[in-house]
Amino acid sequence: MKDAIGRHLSYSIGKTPGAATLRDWRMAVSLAIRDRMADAWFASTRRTYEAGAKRVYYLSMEFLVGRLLEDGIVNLRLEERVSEALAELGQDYAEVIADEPDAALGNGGLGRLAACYLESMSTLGCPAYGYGIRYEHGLFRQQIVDGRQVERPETWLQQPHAWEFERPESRYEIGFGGSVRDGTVWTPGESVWAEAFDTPVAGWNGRWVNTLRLWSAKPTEPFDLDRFNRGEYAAAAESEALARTISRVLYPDDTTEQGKELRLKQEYFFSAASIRDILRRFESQFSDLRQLPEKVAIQLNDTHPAIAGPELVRLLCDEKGLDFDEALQIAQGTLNYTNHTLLPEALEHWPEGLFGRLLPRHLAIIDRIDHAHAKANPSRTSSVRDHGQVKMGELSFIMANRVNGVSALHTELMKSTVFAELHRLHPERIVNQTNGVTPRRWLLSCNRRLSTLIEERLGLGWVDDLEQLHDLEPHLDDPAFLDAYAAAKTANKADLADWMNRTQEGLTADPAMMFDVQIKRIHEYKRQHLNILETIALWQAMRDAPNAGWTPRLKLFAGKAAPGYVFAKEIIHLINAVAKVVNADKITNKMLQVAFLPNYNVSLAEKLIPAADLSEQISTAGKEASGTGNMKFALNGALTIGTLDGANVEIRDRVGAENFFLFGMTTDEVDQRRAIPDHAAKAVEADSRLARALAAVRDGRFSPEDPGLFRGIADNISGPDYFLVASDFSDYWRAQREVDGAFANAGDWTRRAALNTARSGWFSSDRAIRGYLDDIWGAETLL
Ligand code: DL6
Repeated sequence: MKDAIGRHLSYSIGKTPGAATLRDWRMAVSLAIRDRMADAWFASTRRTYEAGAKRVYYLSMEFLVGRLLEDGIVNLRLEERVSEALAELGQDYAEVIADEPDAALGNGGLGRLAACYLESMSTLGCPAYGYGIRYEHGLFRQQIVDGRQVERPETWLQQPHAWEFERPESRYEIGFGGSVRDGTVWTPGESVWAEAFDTPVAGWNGRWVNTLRLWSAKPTEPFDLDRFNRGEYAAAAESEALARTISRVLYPDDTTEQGKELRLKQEYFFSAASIRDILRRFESQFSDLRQLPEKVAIQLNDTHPAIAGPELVRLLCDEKGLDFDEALQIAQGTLNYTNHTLLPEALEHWPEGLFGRLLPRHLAIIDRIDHAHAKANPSRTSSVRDHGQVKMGELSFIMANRVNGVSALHTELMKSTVFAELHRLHPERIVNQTNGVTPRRWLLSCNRRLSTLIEERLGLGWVDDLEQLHDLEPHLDDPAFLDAYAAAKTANKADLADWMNRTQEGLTADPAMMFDVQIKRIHEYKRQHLNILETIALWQAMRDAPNAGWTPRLKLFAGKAAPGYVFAKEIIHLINAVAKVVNADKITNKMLQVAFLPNYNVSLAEKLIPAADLSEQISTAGKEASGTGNMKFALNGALTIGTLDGANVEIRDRVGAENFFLFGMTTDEVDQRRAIPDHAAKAVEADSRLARALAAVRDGRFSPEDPGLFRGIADNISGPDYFLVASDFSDYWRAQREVDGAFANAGDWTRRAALNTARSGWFSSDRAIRGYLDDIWGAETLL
């Protein structure tokens, strides 16, 4: 290992040890690890060809992979060798790992799920490719300036990316716009190349390695030297600029027309390139396109790649000469669709004008698909085109062999709400696959203390068979085990507290406090404002009776708000404003501290989750499709305070109701409550704590220099309150006091935390992928 690192430092990076920077060392180690994936990578491809096996293609606009070096080292079981080698070379292992920028090619749950699933597919030996976009700028970097979120560009590709291989020979010309002649001959008005960059994804033990193939946009027209020589510098680089724009940023602001167009271009760009690549690979091995559903399963990760359906039909008809009905049948047998949200504002639809301008041939194909479907299902009343919009959920459903939800509750809601009619017509099509998380990253590697303890008791079999964690239960009768479990948590908390106290102004985190953590995108349905309101009420109660024996708490928040989501940004501002006042209060600040940690990303989650005592999963019932953070917390021994929403329901069933703090309305009660006029005002009237906390927000207690600053938040909660913060407040307060009481009994708390770990094995992404293999893809693993 030492030689391999040294060789890469000299011959790949071109530095001597004396001149090498931390980044140089990190690059050299990464290349040495990547080398060790190569043979298994080639072997995995060879075996797939030899077996004539079905391949799975996971199409996703987002792959939130985070850092890759530690993942690679852990999965190849090379930790000791790498850390020894680095020590001999005078380098610190932890520093080298921490030097890697997060690959933030995703917004949140959907993108992180895609990353966990790729890793699990490799662990199980399922022949698979992930297909996505190689964004030059991932999710923005969040800074907090005067309590407010400020977005800065993320620049992970400003330095070389150690993990990828550029494949200039794997490129496809992707067209947009133009016209259609004779009904089928599409001549695009402009085009770009989609060029492939491959990253190997190694599974546990490095036995199988799949590929994440990300597309980068390149110009089809060379740089125009004549124009340049005439002094028209910008015009000379026009085609280059157009191309670069397509893969430049993750999620362009799509509130403008141009933003919408760019987003649709991105979706078509990567879907079209992926479909062509899939067909090319298929045809290199098989000759009959009717075999496609037998040899290929394509998973559409939400509707973002939905255009892949019409594109496949187009290629089969217009380029391969199949008739439309046959092409449609083949496409429908090959494609599957995962729905990740039922929030109306997140269900994709495109204005017909824009769609037809950019993809004229596809719009005609969509109409044909829709007519064919209506003809076969005469009782259908809805259609893909509706009120001048093209509805991508509807299209994805019609084009899919299987459609899945991401938790049991969400799947049932899909059937009864957004997809009710299509479900009636195709009752076999919707299936559930509750999400999962990879135990390699989310326990073994992020929580060394706990995973070492588990290894001492159970060995390492649980790492790829997470249900083995059940075997911890008998150890819970051993006081030495519980002491060690508690010691691991305390040490994780101490590390986090040290780091926070060094980096967060005004914060005094003490590991003896309960670490109460809410980390996720900032959104009204996730209800960070319910949490901060309860924080305010708690602070007021503590000030009223400072000696009432309060359980000391540190309330931790982190998460990014979409740049255009004003209310979410106000919530961030309020949390920071409350933190400033509360942390400075000498009466209460030994009992209550509040922090908003900036720039939430995968690496920060890896720091926070192992140190959490309490996991906040408090969305309005019916709104969180699943959640995956909730699973990571439970696995790492945090108890959940939560509503009956998404996968919380299944977590509670598995860890035991007595080890979960339930509060709030159910989905049915939510609907009933909304129907009550002035429901929020009534809730405020009925709860004096809530009224007092809201008054403090409204009257400028946290914004003395601008008293009206947070009035909008208070007015929303006591007025329309669509997400029922006010109506759930009293029960949330009750559950939080139950948490206080439980935490005060340290021994019992540890036991309940350990039960959460022992009973969370089902939430492994390996289990989820097995479910997809059996119920959706009909594919085999080759290990
Ligand atoms: O399925 C992954 C993840 C769920 O765990 C979250 O509950 C859900 O909110 C998230 N959905 C999205 C929405 N995306 N779109 N469109 O990210 O998916």
